[in-house]
Amino acid sequence: MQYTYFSDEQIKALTQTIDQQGYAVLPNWASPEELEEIRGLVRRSVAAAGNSYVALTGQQAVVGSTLYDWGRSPVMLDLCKRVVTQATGRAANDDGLHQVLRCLVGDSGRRESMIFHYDSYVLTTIMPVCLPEGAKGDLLMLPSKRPLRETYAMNLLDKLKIDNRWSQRYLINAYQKGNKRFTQVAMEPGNMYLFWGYRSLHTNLPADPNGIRATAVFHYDNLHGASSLVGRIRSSLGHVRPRPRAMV
Ligand SMILES: O=C(O)CCC(=O)C(=O)O
Ligand SMILES: [Fe+2]
Repeated sequence: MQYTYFSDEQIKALTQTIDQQGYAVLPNWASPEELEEIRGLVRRSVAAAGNSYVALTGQQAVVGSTLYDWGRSPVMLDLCKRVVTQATGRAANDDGLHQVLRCLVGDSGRRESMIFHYDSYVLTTIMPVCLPEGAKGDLLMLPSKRPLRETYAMNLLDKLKIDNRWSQRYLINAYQKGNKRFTQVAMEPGNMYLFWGYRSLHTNLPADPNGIRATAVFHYDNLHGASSLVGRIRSSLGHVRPRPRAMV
């Protein structure tokens, strides 16, 4: 990671940029060597999965990789925490980062694309590791579409409104007709992109199935993590509807 602790001015500027533009970028987050190392992990994981979609979830799944270090890095945690506090005016849930290395390839990768969702976490950061030659699977979002909800039940209602065929179709049509409210981000490998994952309705466009589209995703501040409803609903719904990820 080619960054160290951020100044208060930098944190303010980043937060403002996310608010105004929908996202902010930290260029060259990874060094070329780090990027190459993570690409090796991606290639091995995709091969082990029989050349199909695979997601390495959690710290333990990336032990020994630079991604493991980032997931516990004080610089990264400090960044996320201060950006969240700057935006919300309250302390973040200090649970650490929830990380996923998402590798899209082939038809199974396409099936994981164009699924609009809200994350459960206030802040989402994404660093593309590698992108295919053809369609890159740009990040697509309706930034800050909803506020931070007071209760888990309200959050669940938002999600139920989106997680159905009709709404997904409607959003895809709106995008395809050129609706101006969408923000499309052509990401570059090695840069880190920050946005309000909880508030923004988002997904990635389909990527060229002949190549690998891998993104290192870090979520921070699980807003309703402590809600007792969460556990109950997760256990009753979770296994029935595994997608979109990070849904409940
Ligand atoms: O891979 C991406 O670009 C988006 C991933 C995402 O939205 C998520 O993991 O919650
Ligand atoms: Fe997401």
